[in-house]
Amino acid sequence: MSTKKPSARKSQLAGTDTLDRGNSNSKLESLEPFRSDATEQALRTNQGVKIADNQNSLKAGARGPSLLEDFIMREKITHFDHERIPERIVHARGVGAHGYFQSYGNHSALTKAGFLSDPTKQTPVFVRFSTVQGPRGSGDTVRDVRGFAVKFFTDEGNFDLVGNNMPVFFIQDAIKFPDFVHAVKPEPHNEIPTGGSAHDTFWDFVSLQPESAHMVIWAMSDRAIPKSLRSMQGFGVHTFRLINAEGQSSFVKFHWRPTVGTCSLVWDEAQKLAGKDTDFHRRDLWESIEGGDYPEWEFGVQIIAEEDEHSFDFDILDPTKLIPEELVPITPLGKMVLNRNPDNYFAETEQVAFCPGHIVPGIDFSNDPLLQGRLFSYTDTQISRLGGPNFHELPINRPVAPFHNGQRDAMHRTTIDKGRASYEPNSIDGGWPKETPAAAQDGGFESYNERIDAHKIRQRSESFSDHFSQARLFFKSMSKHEQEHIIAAYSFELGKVERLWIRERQVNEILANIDLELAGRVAQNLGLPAPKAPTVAERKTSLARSPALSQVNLLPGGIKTRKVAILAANGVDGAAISAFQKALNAEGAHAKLLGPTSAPVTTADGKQLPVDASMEGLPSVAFDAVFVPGGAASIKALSSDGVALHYLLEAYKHLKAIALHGDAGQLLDVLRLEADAGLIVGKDAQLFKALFAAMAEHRVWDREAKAKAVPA
Ligand code: HDD
Repeated sequence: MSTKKPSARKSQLAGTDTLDRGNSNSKLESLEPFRSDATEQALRTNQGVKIADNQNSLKAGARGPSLLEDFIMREKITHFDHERIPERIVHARGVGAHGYFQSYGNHSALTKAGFLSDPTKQTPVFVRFSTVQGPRGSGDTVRDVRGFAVKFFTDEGNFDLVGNNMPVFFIQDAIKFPDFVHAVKPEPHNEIPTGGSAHDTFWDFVSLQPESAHMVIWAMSDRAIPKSLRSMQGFGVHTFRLINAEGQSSFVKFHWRPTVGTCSLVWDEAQKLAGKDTDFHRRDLWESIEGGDYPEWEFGVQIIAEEDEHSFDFDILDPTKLIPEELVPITPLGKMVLNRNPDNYFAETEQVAFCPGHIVPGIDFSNDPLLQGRLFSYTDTQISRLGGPNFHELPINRPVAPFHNGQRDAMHRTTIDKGRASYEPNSIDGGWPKETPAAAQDGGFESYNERIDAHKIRQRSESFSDHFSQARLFFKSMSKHEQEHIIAAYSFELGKVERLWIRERQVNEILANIDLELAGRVAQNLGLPAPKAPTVAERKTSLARSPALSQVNLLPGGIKTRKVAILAANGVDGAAISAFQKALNAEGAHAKLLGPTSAPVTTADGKQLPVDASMEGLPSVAFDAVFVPGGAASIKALSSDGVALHYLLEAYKHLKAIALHGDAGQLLDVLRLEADAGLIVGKDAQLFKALFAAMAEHRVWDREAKAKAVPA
């Protein structure tokens, strides 16, 4: 281990140019004392004793019993026996990455938070994305909410923005969180289903808890099956406060918007991926960072002046409501770039501990009752998950800001505190460490001076009582295909619910109050009578549609970082492959060459081309589009290869762009498919251009109805 100071993390975590691109960030390791590099090091015990034999335990004779005195074996096995820690109670499956945040300018009129005031400064961040329901080993592509938790290592302390990829939540008050989680988790008697909400207890709870209606429709939408983690929007969900140096507060909603746009998988693809590549999302994130396609988000806020707190037709403290961007646009504040994969999953991604209560001067909470409860829950959970109250000392959680206080001892304390006085005030250690008045330069944290004059009471505010208007706004704001997907998702999930009365209650008492057409279509799919009227009177709201909610409006226009499969067999037109790869790379996208097996393919002019994988090894669900180069022999071989034909049918069914080059056009007849806006036959530059244009649309939505008949 190196002995240099941890402050090096500040510059190194953020830097893009000083890091090795490979798996060993050797420069980084030498600068951060907590990164251990075993290169050229002897194998030793935890006590530093060199080990001569790591193959055989100590025995009484070569065939005799093992001896208790074998401290080397006992230490090794004892440590192994305790390798697992409790997984997170929710958000157990996750993946993390390092990066930096950079402010676009000086936002000190809005907040005194230092990391938002200096555009030249890069603040290190660690981000962990997660699913909510499934255990640590569950699939990445299940229908679920995704966690989007960001730890900013600012000079003024750590700020954790612990959000999701959806802007609202299932419940309004934290006291309901254990109920909600128990309902959505696998059922207690058989621990089924893993990773999903299509079961009785979830729908029982949400159909009895109308405040969940808005979040549930988000969970039934395409947002719950994101294409990748790097294409997800992120939301702080709650209303927070930003406070400037004059003590002026503004309410804000935090937003992350990915520069690659926001898009989703299609349901059949998501289900297949859960089996074919359980790690689909984490692999994509890892490979993008390794390949230099650094995921990037714009950080922004919706700002609501203190005096406008009550000027909406919902309560801004209610976490089941979003503020439509059409009413309050997002003000961009900065960007976040993820540019480094962790060295060690456990030490970094598993041990990172987020808490919405970790804030810095210039940021403060609102009275959202869900947020208020969260402020307690996260630190509490880390105490059992990470084995005590010293989890802030773990390398991944340590602030870059120094921390000194009278807190002492406890399990796993690693700091060796010097001095005699672990109390304040003291006169023995010169009074140190001392308070910093809030008014001083770089002042101490001071809570917003909000006046509260109230009765102590257990009550839900009347202003939280409209549960359906924003669920309706969401449904109405979707494009036709997005609406169809929502109907299909409710139908699929409720179709798995065994108790008829739960299906009926969800349709009649929840969906009918969102939208009668939605309720009617789902009822039809479940064989239930269509509800004739809502049970709750519709409220008048200021907005009928919010285009910003539809993913159709969230595409960037290009195909940067997209992935294309090239299908080839012996006799393939090698020149077409090179020309395609060149054109694709110019767009910032990537291709992989796939053959019938992992063996190289021979081109029509006799060259050997190594392939990246076999078609079975990297199935169509792993790609955004498919390119089939010509070459008579190659096309003849692919035409009678069931795996290749299935590949194309499956890509077609998942509404992907497919380009058939030259001779490959014959495959249309073989597959009995008709060309369309994304199934294109042609040659060279013209074909590539058409393919890229179709890919930029993400899917060929017009094909969706027709593709239903395709058996893939
Ligand atoms: Fe939570 C983890 C997000 C409500 C209690 N939550 C957790 C994580 C995310 C969120 C992203 C994973 C962090 C990581 O990667 O380690 N949670 C949310 C959002 C919520 C929300 C956006 C509503 C707006 N959560 C919520 C409530 C409670 C909790 C109301 C409890 C009262 N959440 C937890 C937890 C977890 C957690 C049990 C499990 C592991 C952890 O905290 O560190 O304390």
